[in-house]
Amino acid sequence: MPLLRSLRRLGSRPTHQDWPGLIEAYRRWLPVSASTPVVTLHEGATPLIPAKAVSERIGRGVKVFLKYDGLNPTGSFKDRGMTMAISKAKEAGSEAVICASTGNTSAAAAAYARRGGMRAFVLIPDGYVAQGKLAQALLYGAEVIAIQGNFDRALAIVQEVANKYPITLVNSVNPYRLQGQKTAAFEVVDALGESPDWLCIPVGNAGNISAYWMGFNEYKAAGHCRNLPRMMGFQAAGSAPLVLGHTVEQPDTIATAIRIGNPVNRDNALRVRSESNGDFMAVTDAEIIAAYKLLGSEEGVFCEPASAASVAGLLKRSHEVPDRATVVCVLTGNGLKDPGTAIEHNDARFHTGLAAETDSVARVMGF
Ligand code: AN7
Repeated sequence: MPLLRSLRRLGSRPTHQDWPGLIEAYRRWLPVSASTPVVTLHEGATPLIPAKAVSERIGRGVKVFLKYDGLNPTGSFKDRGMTMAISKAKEAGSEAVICASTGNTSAAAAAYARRGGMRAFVLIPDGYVAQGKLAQALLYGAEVIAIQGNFDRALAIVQEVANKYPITLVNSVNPYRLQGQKTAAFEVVDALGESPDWLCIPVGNAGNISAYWMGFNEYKAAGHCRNLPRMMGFQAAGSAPLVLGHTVEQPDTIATAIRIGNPVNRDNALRVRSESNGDFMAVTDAEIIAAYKLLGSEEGVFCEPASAASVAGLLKRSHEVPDRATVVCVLTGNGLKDPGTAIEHNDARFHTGLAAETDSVARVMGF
């Protein structure tokens, strides 16, 4: 019997499973009540993809998986935190939210705030936000304010604005953000049946690494897993305050998402490192781009440069991974966010300006 007909007969829907969004899915783990107005784009439930090429590069039976959070509704892990932050802002009667952003937070804040009927103000470092992210913030209807300064300066300004005026701050200093983001750790354990041995993650403001650690610990306390991962945080070499142990005044990296010199969750991050026996390490832009291209061309996974820092870091530290260990690399954002970097950095053969003729096409194909 043809597949479609047999599925119809069974009454199932082959292409889409109902996923209510992470607040409904993990409600009992989150600070929401029956009266919380849930603002959701059905975020979460992102795939954990086996990374065959990366695993083979390491060898020794090490199994690497990619937590592809670039498949969230606005294309990054920020949606996990934003569904919570915006729902709680709405519950509190807030009419406007504000954030500083290297791009992804602004896209998520804009989408969820507008969906919740609120105004969204976003401060971005002028000229240092990838094109896709800026396009999103504008299209979703945020009020975008580009400042002549970096992310750290923008964050200081929005914190002052939120202190002085009636507007809700939705950067990761907002505790609901981390509550939502911890659900990614739940999904990893739900998929693997246990915590991975290592969790490799890019680090900017260190909100996500803190959220994952909270999630793994809550699941362990509830008996959903027996172990906890070593938390391995990777920063871009030009923006590595947690590796250096001091603020970086002029952070610089091709991975603009993590171009952050003064992480607000610094204390949390240091606690995660010691509690998990983890580590922070810097990866160079060249290492980031090499991992970015490897993920695209050998795994078929397009992430943004900042996300590739997790895989670049794993490859750099791979000699320390125990035999047969399970490693999860978090891919925080979608590659489509930053088309400019992909077009500039790839090993493709791109034949342009060809005559529109079969012969000339066949010739460049090598026939
Ligand atoms: C793709 O959007 O800070 O360590 O303003 O976009 O939790 O800060 C983005 C951060 C990693 C770092 N990967 O996460 C912002 C912003 C991507 C990101 C990070 C970001 P945190």
